Amino acid sequence: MFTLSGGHVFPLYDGAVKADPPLRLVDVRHEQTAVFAAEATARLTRAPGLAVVTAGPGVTNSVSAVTSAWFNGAPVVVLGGRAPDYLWGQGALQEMDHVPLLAAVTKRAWTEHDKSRVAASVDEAFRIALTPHRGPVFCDFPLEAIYDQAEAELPAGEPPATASQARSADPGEIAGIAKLLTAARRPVLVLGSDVWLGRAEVAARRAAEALRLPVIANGQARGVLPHGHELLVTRARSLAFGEADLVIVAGAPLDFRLRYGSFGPKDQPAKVVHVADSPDVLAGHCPLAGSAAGDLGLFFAALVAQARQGADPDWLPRLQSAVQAALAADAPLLASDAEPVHPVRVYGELLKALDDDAVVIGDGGDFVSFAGRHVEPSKPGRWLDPGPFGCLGTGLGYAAAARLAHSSAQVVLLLGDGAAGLSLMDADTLVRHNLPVAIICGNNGAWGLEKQPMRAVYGYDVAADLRPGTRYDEVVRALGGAGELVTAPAQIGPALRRVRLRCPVPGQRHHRRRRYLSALHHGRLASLPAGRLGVYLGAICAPMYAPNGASR
Ligand SMILES: Cc1ncc(C[n+]2csc(CCOP(=O)(O)OP(=O)(O)O)c2C)c(N)n1
Ligand SMILES: [Mg+2]
Repeated sequence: MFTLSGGHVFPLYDGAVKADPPLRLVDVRHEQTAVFAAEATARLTRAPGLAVVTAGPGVTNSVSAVTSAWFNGAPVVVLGGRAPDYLWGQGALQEMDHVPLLAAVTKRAWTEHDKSRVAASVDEAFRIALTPHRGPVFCDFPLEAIYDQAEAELPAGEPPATASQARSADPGEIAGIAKLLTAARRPVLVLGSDVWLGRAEVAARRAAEALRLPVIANGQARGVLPHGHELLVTRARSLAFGEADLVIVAGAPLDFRLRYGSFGPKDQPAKVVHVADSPDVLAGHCPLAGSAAGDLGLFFAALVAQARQGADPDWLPRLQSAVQAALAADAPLLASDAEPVHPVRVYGELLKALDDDAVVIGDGGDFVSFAGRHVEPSKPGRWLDPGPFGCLGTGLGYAAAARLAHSSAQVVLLLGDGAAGLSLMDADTLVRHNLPVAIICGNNGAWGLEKQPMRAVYGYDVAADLRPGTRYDEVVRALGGAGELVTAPAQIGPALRRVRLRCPVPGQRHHRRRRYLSALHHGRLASLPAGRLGVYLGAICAPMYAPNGASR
């Protein structure tokens, strides 16, 4: 449970700490961090995330993060406090009806007024959140409904959307798509986050390999084909999208990231197929040559059984050459000695230090765009960007959740200096809860991704500068973490080694590691000798690179 305290929700805390086993409670410094952490929990573990927020401002502070979960199809349950019914209309503290506000960005939002139905409502919230197409659900409880007591039957805990309940897409539609694929000369398969969230990553990889399909991976599907896989052509997306004659998009919306569903040469547009986990998220804004809605794993299995490989023999090799050319073109920047530090050099150093199961999180503008290009994950579900809502401020919440979800993996947060301002206070949460993560802040003293476009349009910019050289590392140190400033390229590698990207756990003797993990799990780490265990908290190094586009 991610939360920030308020009297309206004390009974939920009381329930959490007295439960057997207790529910771990992580209290944060801003409600958006609580909900971002719940969202990241859902996106990383595919189990639902839970945030509890107090009435009024607790709920309103959570709205951007709930919206982010809405855009990302992340199964998140947000439980809210609410002013009491018996005083409603008389102006009780924080009295407001949250439901209309949340209704637009949740699968369902409602108030449970009946104390004997609170348990069933919570259960229902999780069920709705987890049913494809997944998303956030909000339920609030008037004060007296949760402070009072009631006897209630707990509903049988049948988790929704288990494999046996998976609903296959219409067989006729799948057969039609298989025909299109067999006839295609230049096919491309695009995999999106729902491939991961729908546990279809193995089936998707099998289908790509069996049919020799060039793959472009988006969001959390990045890593379904590991970094370096011969069919992974994400780095050749312009060529792939520009010349394809068939694009099959599975588990992602046909939004701005995918050219709104318009591919292929202008005079000969590609046929487009959209495959989604639910009919209500199938694209309606562009012509589709085929579509299918249902379990994505079953879809890929059926596709392999029915389609044949018919592509031009030179299609894949051309894309592979374009990938190789892009990678070769990266090399100089990855090793750049430019001062101020070029952001790509940071990734050059980081790539040498990352394990295959590292969780990499991006929160920022240009600094993170570079990361998206250069950090290609080896496993699915290990890359977290904000997704199509593009909300800055996800960073610290996502990082806290990643450390909890993957207790022995590297967790690296890539943070713009602008983005840092929206959540860095939650470094305090990492410290208090002993959640060691590495934060790399790309400090260019600017809202870089906005500064350059404003200049391009108007010839000048306003509201785009931050104070140059602000010591975000000292902010983290003041909050009890560790931090250092890096200003020269040669300092980056050694700084990353000092940060000990590798979580300290694997290096420990076995029994100590077990004790550490169990303590981490039960939130008792503070009682262990952190120094001896080598816990490194919230480390930050701040490479400098130039504003005004000099870093590009
Ligand atoms: C909550 C929110 N506010 C504003 C924006 C618009 N925005 C997108 S990128 C960006 C600049 C980010 O700056 P920084 O984190 O320093 O990264 P840089 O581009 O400088 O590398 C802004 C302001 C946004 N996406 N989200
Ligand atoms: Mg910046």
